[in-house]
Amino acid sequence: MSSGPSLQHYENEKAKKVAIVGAGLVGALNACFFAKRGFQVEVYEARKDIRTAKDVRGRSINLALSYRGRQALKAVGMEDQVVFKGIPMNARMIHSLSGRKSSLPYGKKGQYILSVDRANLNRELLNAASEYPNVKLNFEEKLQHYSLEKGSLTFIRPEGSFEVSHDLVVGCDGAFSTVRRQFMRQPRFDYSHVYIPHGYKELTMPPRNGDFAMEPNFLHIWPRNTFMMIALPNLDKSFTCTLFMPFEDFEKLTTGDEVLQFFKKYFPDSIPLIGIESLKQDYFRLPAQAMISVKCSTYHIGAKCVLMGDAAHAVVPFYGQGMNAGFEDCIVFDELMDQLHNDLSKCLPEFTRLRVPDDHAIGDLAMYNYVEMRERVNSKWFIFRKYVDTFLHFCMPKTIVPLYTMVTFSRIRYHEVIKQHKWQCKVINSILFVMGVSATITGAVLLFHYLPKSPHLLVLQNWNYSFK
Ligand code: FAD
Ligand code: EGU
Repeated sequence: MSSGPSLQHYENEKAKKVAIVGAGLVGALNACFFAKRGFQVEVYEARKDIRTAKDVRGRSINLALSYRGRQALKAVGMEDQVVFKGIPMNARMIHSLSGRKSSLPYGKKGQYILSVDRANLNRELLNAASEYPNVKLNFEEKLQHYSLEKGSLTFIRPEGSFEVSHDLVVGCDGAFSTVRRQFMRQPRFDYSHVYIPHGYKELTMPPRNGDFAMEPNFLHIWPRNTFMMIALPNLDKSFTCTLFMPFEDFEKLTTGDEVLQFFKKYFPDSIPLIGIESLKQDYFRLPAQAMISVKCSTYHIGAKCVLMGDAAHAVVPFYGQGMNAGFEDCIVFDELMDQLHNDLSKCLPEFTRLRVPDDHAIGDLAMYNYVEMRERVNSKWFIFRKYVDTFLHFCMPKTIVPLYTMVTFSRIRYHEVIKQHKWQCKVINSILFVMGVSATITGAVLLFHYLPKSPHLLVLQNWNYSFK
């Protein structure tokens, strides 16, 4: 038994008790990692069990899963099962204003990302966690307060509140983490968060004649500078379209007809696919959702508490990496536990030391991409940039690797990805410079050889005129 539930230390009286706060994607995955190590795991989730709850209303319906996330799933034996229910996206499909579509592959044949259903992924992770006998899942129990001094967690549930204590608290309670509040009281703890001016709304594009309304194995993108829409495929042959736009523009559209006019102007090809009536209705079902970027200077307190996932580092979704980075947190921590023989007093500080620079790096990359997309990316620019990247990679496959490739298809540390990218930019600039210089020299030589013969007189004539 290597990948299934195995219990190395469970029988051990001294099995440490770990509380995982939040049973979202990262919390549920972490439950598997800690259970595999033989900890006595207790998971506390504020919401109802999504495996049995009727109305599942989460954030975004589907997500792009890439290499980092897959490696973490693999480590708990869940990769195949998740990949099986994912839809491969081998390329982007860029929709221009005129309705022209261009496909831009992510890489070679085997290089694709997967569109996965958030709720289903969460369910499967919870099922996997619940198969370990040393995991207990608790729902509708919301952390109200975490007292460092007492080492106690206070939860509220429908029947009232209660208090528990554990050896380790793992905060996986998302971007608005309650566990994180204790960090604010630590000396020298830096924290920042930023809301971007854009919000998002999700719209469903239903199947057409029983099949996908657009090509299924693509991430569809409608880049329109300040507005952008993207669509990811679902297993039921629908697409989930996400419209990103400044809040103030969302607020300008107050009637169904205004929405329709807006779509006619910017996303005309999507209207018949979404359907006029559902477009008019879907748009007003929910208010536009906000996006936040969160940074912390430390992810741990002593040997007692550690933050992972969005609780530690919410990022804007413009690299499709939030969940992937959160899953990578789990695997990095697990690798450290191996190297440091489960010694929490060493693992926690080491986790902060290793992971903070990388999570900050992906936060910056995502924010940078947000700024770039909103400032100058229309479909022509997007296509042009990807061609340049692909061309340079083709010329120097070892030296020049596109940024998104390192982010999406490798486990190169995010901060190394930035370093590497900066270095590549220097190389490209040097090459351009050398080419520019040689072109200038060549030009000058040619001028020197050929110009004096015929145009020489012309020049002289001009001079003659101008001196008159
Ligand atoms: P969450 O998913 O937020 O889970 C936190 C859990 O903690 C929730 O279940 C919550 O109920 C629970 N909780 C909160 N407070 C308490 C409390 N006090 N007590 C008990 N429980 C509590 N990432 C990708 O990798 N690829 C993508 O394509 C992608 N697309 C995205 C698109 C959008 C529009 C957005 C907004 C995000 C996207 N992300 C994507 C990011 C991804 O959604 C997050 O990074 C991921 O959900 C983080 O998981 P988490 O478990 O850390 O947090
Ligand atoms: C945003 C929202 C295309 C899911 C970044 C690419 C995203 C996703 C891109 C969302 C874009 C943007 C990349 C992937 C991915 C691209 C990427 C963005 C999935 C640079 C469900 N982004 N996303 N980059 O290259 O590396 O295709 O909500 F439009 S997957 Cl913004 Cl690879």
